[in-house]
Amino acid sequence: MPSRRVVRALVGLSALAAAACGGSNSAPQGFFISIRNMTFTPLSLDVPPGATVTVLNDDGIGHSVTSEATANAFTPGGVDVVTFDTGVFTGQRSFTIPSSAQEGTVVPYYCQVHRNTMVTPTGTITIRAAALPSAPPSGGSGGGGGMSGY
Ligand SMILES: [Cu+2]
Repeated sequence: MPSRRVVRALVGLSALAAAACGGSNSAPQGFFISIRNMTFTPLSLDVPPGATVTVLNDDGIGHSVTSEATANAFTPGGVDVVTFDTGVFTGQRSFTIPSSAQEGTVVPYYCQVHRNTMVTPTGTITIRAAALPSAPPSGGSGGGGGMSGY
């Protein structure tokens, strides 16, 4: 009797391990902006209220994603309750959209370092409750799963 119980427990564990392995193969889903070659991608991103937006700076120089009240203002600001600023960084930063953000709000953003010398001086985030997370936009270096956070 005791030995049967042990066998059952082991079978259960290996099933769990298999499930975990399968999950880590798919790219992490979320709301992403990438910066590469002085270019924001995507230029327009839909996110639901309360979403966390992750910015991936693939350039070797510092950039920021900073909200502004109007496109090409190049001054920190926001639209309604939505303001954000990663600060100047390389690598990865994230910020959170307020859960009280209103449907349809369009918030422009820019880079505080390069302003109108970015290839894309202004990107926008639009609040859409129905927006779905997706994988990061940049094709990347093919490393795979390095940032899953485990
Ligand atoms: Cu920049």
